[in-house]
Amino acid sequence: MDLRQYFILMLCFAGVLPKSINISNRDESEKQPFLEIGSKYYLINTATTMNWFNAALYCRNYDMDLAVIESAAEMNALNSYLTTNEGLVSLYFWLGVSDLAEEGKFMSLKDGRPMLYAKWSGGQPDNAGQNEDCVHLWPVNNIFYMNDNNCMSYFHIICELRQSKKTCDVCDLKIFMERCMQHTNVPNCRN
Ligand SMILES: [Ca+2]
Ligand SMILES: [Ca+2]
Repeated sequence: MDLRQYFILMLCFAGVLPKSINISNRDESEKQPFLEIGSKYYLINTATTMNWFNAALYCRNYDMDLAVIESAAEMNALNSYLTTNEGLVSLYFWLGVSDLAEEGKFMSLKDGRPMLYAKWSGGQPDNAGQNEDCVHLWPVNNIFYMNDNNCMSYFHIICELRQSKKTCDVCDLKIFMERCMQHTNVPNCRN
């Protein structure tokens, strides 16, 4: 048995393996009901409403980002979910896009780049009252579109899981488990 095998064996016997699964510091978020919708994982909060700034902080608290819809495929998948699950189709949801920095230039909060995709509601964005800088989803005839609204309005929240970090975590865990599973005589690893 080489040093690496010995180390893995000791981890298994010491019961460290379950802790290693949570090494992403996402203990709290992992208890949340992530939803796999299309190509992303979302957290849809319908229990509370808050302004756009607090919505962004809410998502960060779970190591997530306020959702940014980046393609028609993502929009369609999310729209399909929101319109086919009871109680969601009448709600407004904040997205992680605003033109706070420069009027009319809508930027993604999660990466600081211009929004890649938009599905504006008719006549939007209109910056009504010269005071609408934050983007949200709202339903029009049971189809969700985007609208700019006052950032201090209270809406529900859609957070999305950070994809690169998720992939990394999965890879790290997969490699660890594969190595652990090579030791067929270690019950803690086999179960
Ligand atoms: Ca604006
Ligand atoms: Ca508007």
